[in-house]
Amino acid sequence: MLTQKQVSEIKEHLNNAQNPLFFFDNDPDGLCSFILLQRYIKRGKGFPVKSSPLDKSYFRKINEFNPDYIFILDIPTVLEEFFEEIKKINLPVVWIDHHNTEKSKIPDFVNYYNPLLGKDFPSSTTYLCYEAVKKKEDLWLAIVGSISDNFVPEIYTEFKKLYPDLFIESTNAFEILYNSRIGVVAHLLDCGLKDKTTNVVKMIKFLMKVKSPYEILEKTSENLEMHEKYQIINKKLKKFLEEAQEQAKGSDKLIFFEYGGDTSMSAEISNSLKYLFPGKIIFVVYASESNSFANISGRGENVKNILDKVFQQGNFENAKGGGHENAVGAKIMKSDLPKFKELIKEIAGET
Ligand SMILES: [Mn+2]
Repeated sequence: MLTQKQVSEIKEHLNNAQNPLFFFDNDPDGLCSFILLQRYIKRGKGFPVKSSPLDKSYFRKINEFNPDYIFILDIPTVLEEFFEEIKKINLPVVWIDHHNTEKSKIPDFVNYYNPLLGKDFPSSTTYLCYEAVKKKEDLWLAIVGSISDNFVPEIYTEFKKLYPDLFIESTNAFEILYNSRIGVVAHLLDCGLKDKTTNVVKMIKFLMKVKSPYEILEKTSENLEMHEKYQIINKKLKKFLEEAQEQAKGSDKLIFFEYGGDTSMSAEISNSLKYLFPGKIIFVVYASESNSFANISGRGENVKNILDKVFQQGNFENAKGGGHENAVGAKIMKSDLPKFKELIKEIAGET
């Protein structure tokens, strides 16, 4: 999906970068994008961006590490204030992404790579990064990041030859994600990202040198925390899914599921629900006592349209949201949840 020219440009940026800093989206697609590029040049530091958009607050990482290059991976929105700061110190920026972003929001000085600009079809940032570096021994990482983002790249057939025991025959990314051993690798990374910072750092270091997916699947002292987090989250996920499935029985088109607790796992719940109920519109809402905001994850046909309409009609204060046509994320104030729910029901045609 990248042109030959784009591939050589990205490679050149990577080779020029002596001490790059990578900001990546806090999910397996973002993480695998970073790991692929880092393993190619064997240098650089990476930070997951937990609260999108990328804003000025992340600038302290730049002050801390004094990089000579900034890479932004799998992040759809970067605030102008962030670029203003970068401009002041004249740092080169490379931004690789697959979201359908407004081109006018990308400053001229940014090296922007996104074959999907103006289009929206399945893809992943991981796959773009793999296309750029094409290290065959890391092909499995390209699969992990891609299936996590609901995308099966064409190299999946090559993956079959290399790792037949991790493979299942399917063209459906979520079917692979939920039924294969490479899917387990994806879940392990996903859960690992939800751990506390010291453990996330440990996992990233582990991934920088791991030799195969088997070293991830096998529980060792090097990846113990990741496996433990996986157990904990899986247990919760199972419980939430049972509750959501119960609820789904009573609704025609829409599943609106709310949950709380100390771990946000809306994307995981909504992806699972989408897999279980492919025809339905799914909204999963996470609201915890400690936060005045609720995190929302939406899945289903044209769900972005629904969210846009809800935002238009609801006119919520401090609300943010966006994503792909069939998968969105949003954040609204908790106090707006009843109104949000009502509008969703109305617009999704449930009432
Ligand atoms: Mn992505």
